[in-house]
This record gives sequence, structure tokens and C-alpha cells, in this order.
Amino acid sequence: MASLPVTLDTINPKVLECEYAVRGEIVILAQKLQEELKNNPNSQPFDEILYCNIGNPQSLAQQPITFFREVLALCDHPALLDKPESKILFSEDSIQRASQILGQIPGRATGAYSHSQGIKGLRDTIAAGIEARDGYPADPNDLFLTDGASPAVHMMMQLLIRSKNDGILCPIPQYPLYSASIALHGGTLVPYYLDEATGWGLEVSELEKQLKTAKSNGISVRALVVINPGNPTGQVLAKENQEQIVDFCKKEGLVLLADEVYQENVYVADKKFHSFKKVARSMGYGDNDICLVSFQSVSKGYYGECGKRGGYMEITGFKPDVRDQIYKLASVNLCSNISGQILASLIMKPPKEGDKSYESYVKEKNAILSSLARRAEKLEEVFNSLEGVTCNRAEGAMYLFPRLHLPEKAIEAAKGAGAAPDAFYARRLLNATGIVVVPGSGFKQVPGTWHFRCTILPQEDRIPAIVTRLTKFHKEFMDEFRS
Ligand code: DCS
Repeated sequence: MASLPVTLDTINPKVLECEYAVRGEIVILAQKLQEELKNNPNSQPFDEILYCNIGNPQSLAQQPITFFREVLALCDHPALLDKPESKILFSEDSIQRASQILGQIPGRATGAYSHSQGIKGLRDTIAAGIEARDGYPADPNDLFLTDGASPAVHMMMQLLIRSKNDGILCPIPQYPLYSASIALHGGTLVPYYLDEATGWGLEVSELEKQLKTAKSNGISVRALVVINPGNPTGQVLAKENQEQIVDFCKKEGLVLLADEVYQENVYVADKKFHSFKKVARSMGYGDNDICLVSFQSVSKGYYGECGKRGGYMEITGFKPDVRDQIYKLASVNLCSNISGQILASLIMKPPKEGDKSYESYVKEKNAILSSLARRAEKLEEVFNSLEGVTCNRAEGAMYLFPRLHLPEKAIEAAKGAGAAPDAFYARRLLNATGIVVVPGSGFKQVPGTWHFRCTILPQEDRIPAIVTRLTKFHKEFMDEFRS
């Protein structure tokens, strides 16, 4: 028989190299357990799986913002605008906004391809939103609307990485989209370590050290990735720190890839989100000084519209001929989906004071954000109360990343089971409690340290059950392995 046309030996090795733990081994086990529970509710020592592995708020019952969904519904079925009942069913400003958006879409057709960068009128709205946020001008031609932030990140990696000798500086721990995308595009991840002891601090001396090491290994470093607020680490950068980072990129000629998808998720009074564009402009740096890309998404914030796949990147400091090439890349995919484009415009221009929806919008938004802040604080407190666990506070984003100081016997047992110690812990946790977390090894971490990532997304009424199950499990785990 002729050999099989496709085997693991013959597929693209870059695909084999690429890993994505947020939907990795532990999650596959969780899905299997869920299936077993469905067939036999008594098959496990718990009655449901609690997914704390992924930043997917609406899968855990977070409700969408009413105004956003009303506008989307009307745009997708414009005939509703002519029905008298709509004036009762939809708020006045939803109707106005939908009519305005439809007027910007050629043929009022949300089922048609759009311009490859996204509908111009929506980009105008987003640019105005960025200007209002930052106090500096934004150009709609610098915006590329994408199906979530992920394709935008891939696009930039595709543009920048020419060979294995091209490096991208990435925080460790990092969100595995970055390691996966660099692997797929055949580049080299150049790590810089965040300092857990100082609340996941980002030191420019560390960037300099890692850049120097990479250069001495023949790596040409092209870009620096900064995730702010951080995933999985939850820190919010101070403005002074951002200024140092901007200066570093300017001095070293690096593209600054600023992942700002958690810009609305800040939970502590002493920290505030500042976009890197605003920071760079406030330092007097313009297009000729620094190449900057900012990623934003409809998946996060208080909106959590992950499944709608909307987002954009704002690219500044690129010459027109390079931008044309980025446009070409975008056009190979024709365009991003139109609902996602509309949502991206809505999150950057939500209802304002005086609009009919304003009060209900603010109420919904504040309820979500204040609840997330309470959940972050509660879970942090619980993690810190566990023997051998330390956990930095989540200043922002949607995750806690506690450190496990595991006893030697547990590390030995993990070795025996052929697993990384934190994966061993996560698997045990899942089997005993139904709680799904992602082992720290999936995000990379300082060698010899062990962590896991837990989202703060389960609804507040579920938190007590999580706390009870987790605390009991952890005590039993430590009793079993304590030296
Ligand atoms: N950047 C960061 C820092 C993210 O956390 C995510 C998603 C993305 C980009 C891409 O999201 P979209 O493509 O949906 O815009 N976060 C993943 C996570 O860690 N859990 O859920 C998804």
C-alpha cells in the first residue's frame, strides 16, 4: 500500500512545535469528565465542571450589554427598523445608532464583504474613540479591523518574522498566542522575565540583558510584546514604566506590540490604564520616532463578546509602502466579519450621558466590573490562605496566577507520572473537584517555579463552592505529599 499522504512526520513541523495550553490537555480531560457526568451523574466526586481555564465570560453566564446587542440585532435585520413595534422593543438611541451604522455600510448589507481594513465609517468611529480615550489624534487609515485580536497578532508576526534568526521579545509568563504564533511563523521567542516578587514588575534592565544575549546568539530582535494589563499575571503597568519601555523600543529600533485587550479591566484604585500610544505621544514621540501597534478586542473588558470575533489593531510609525503590504495581508482574508466590526465600533463609542440607554448601560457595565473586582480580591485572598501558595493581586485582566511551592514528594510523584508538577496538580484538582485551571507551564515561567492560572469569571454565587472544594483539595494534596 502506498504510504499515507499525511502523517505527523510529513506535516509542517512548525505546527507540531506550536502549543496552546488554554485549550490543552487538562481541558480535554475536563470535556471527557463532563461527558461521563452526563451519562452518569454519580460518576465523579462532583456534580459539575467549573471552567476556570479560559477568559470566556459569557460562557459562564455573564450577560451581554443590552445596547450593543440591540444595535447588532437591528443592523443584522434592518427590516425591523420599519416595524412600529421596534420603537417599543428597542431604545431610541439603539435605533439611531443602527440607522447611522447601516448608512455607513455600502448597500446597508451586513452580509457583504467590506473594505479589507474594515468599514470606513466604523473606523472613523473607532478613531474618534481612541482620540477621546488618549487625547491625541488617531487616523482611521491606521486601523485594521480583525476577527478578534488573535488574527491581528498573527498578521504582525507574519510581517516581521523572516526566519528563525528573527526574535520577538515576549514577557514570561505570557499568553500562549504569542509563543504559538512565533512558532508557527518560524521565529524565535526571546524571553524577558516579569518579576513575581515585585507584583510581576517589568524591568528595563531585564529587557536590555535579554536583548544583549539574543544578539550575541545571532538573533535579530524585531519587536517587543507587552501585555498590559497582563495575562496571565494581571499587573497594570505604571506610566513611568511605560515611558521607559517606549524609550527602550525607540533606542533599540524595536516595534512595540502593545496588547491592550484588557484596557477596561482594571480593578484597583491606585492603577490606571494608559495606552502606549498616549504615553509615546505624551513624550513627544510621533510617527518618525517609534513603530507602535496596539491590539484591542471585543472579547474582554466588560463586554466579553468573545464569540463575536471583533477587534482591531492601530498601527502607527509604519511608512506607506509597508502599510500597503499589511493591507495586502489583510486583503488575502478579504475582510473581518461585520458583526465583529460593528461591535468594535460600539465598544469604542458606547452610549454617552444624555443618551436614552446611558443609565442602563452604565448600570450593566459597573455591575460587571465591580463584581469582577470582588471576585479577583476574594480568590486572591483564598489562594494566599493556602499552605505553600502565594498569589499577587490581580490589578487587572481576568486571571490570578498563584505560585505553588510544592513539596519535594509531590514533584517526585509528578515526575513518576510523566507530568510537570503544576500539570500534575491541575489534573489532580480537576479529578477531585471538577475545577479546570491551566498549569503555569502553558504560559512559560521561571524554570523550577510552578503556578497555575485561574480565571475570576465564575459568577459570584459559584465562588463559595469553588473556595470550599479548592481548600479541601489543597489540604488533602498537601497532607499526602508534605515532607
Ligand atoms: N491577547 C490577550 C492578552 C488575550 O488574553 C487574548 C485572549 C487575546 C489577545 C485574543 O483574544 P481575541 O482573539 O478573542 O481577541 N485570551 C485568551 C485567554 O487567555 N483566555 O481566553 C482566551
